Amino acid sequence: MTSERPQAAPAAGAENEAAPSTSGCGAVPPTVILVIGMAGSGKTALMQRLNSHLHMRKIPGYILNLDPAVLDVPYGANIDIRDTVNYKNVMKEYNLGPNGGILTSLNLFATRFDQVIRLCEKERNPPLQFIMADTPGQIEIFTWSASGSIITQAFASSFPTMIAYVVDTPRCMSPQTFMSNMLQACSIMYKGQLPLLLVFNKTDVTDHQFALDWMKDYENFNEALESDSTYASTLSRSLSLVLEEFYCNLRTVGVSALTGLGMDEFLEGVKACGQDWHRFYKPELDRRQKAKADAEAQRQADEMSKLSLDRQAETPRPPSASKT
Ligand SMILES: Nc1nc2c(ncn2[C@@H]2O[C@H](COP(=O)(O)OP(=O)(O)OP(=O)(O)O)[C@@H](O)[C@H]2O)c(=O)[nH]1
Ligand SMILES: [Mg+2]
Repeated sequence: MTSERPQAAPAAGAENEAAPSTSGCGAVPPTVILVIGMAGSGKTALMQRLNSHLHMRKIPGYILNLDPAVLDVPYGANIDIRDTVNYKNVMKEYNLGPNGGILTSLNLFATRFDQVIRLCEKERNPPLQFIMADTPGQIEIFTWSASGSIITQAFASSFPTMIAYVVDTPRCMSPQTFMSNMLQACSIMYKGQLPLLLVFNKTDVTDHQFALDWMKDYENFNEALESDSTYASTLSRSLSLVLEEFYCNLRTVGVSALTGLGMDEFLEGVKACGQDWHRFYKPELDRRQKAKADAEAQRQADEMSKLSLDRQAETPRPPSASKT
């Protein structure tokens, strides 16, 4: 049984934006923030900062830790995967390496995710505004595994859900690293089919303006690549042109998990993504669910008609009147 840790009490009186209810947990459903990013980009530090920021602003939030391999969680997680699965035991029991251990732990946890959704949907006073989930640094384990899809879909079909893709800004000063990060963000957005907020973290070390300039103007990025004439830089130039469409629809924010810089802007970005979910993603989700339900209803109707044909064929005919 997936259990809930005692909730760090949020204070009353917080407001929530008006949006239609989808979860049955009160008038306005909370927005789910899936915090995803490369190893060491600052996901856990951001969760910690968000937690304290929400407390300071008296905004009720709910926190999940989905990283089974983390040693210390520096925030009070309401639900922690480590309470349900023991990563070290999983490695031993199934004779797995570290990544296999994380993947299998997530798979085991995903089988009980309906319980997590029920806990998130529980009515609270004041109602939750945000549900935040920290994910493992082995990014592909969450984004490309069946369990990652199950967890993402379970959230997305119950709540407005968005992805906060955390970028290590100082490391992105190299154009090649920047491009790798953008490609990763792009692939996660298409795989998750959810609104994505690009979160430039560690802006206390390096301001993210250079990255915004690169995204806004191809020539800027081209200049940064000028000194480099390798194959990788030529490819980066071409990719930058390809990604222009991705960039122009992308929401971005600069934050520092260390100093708390940009946290209000981050929450604004999350809310905007929540509205995008209602406007664009929910109708598509409803359409997919309806198509699935229609296909199932059609399958059942076909089965029933086949069954009744079989029965007709099997029913013995009444003896015909003998002609004498
Ligand atoms: N200067 C600075 N350092 C940061 C910031 N955010 C995180 N860090 C540091 O970056 C390192 C990694 O942070 P984590 O929060 O553990 O990163 P993570 O993405 O959760 O890492 P994994 O879970 O291992 O993938 C730590 O040393 C943090 O102190 C920030 O905003 N500014
Ligand atoms: Mg972490």
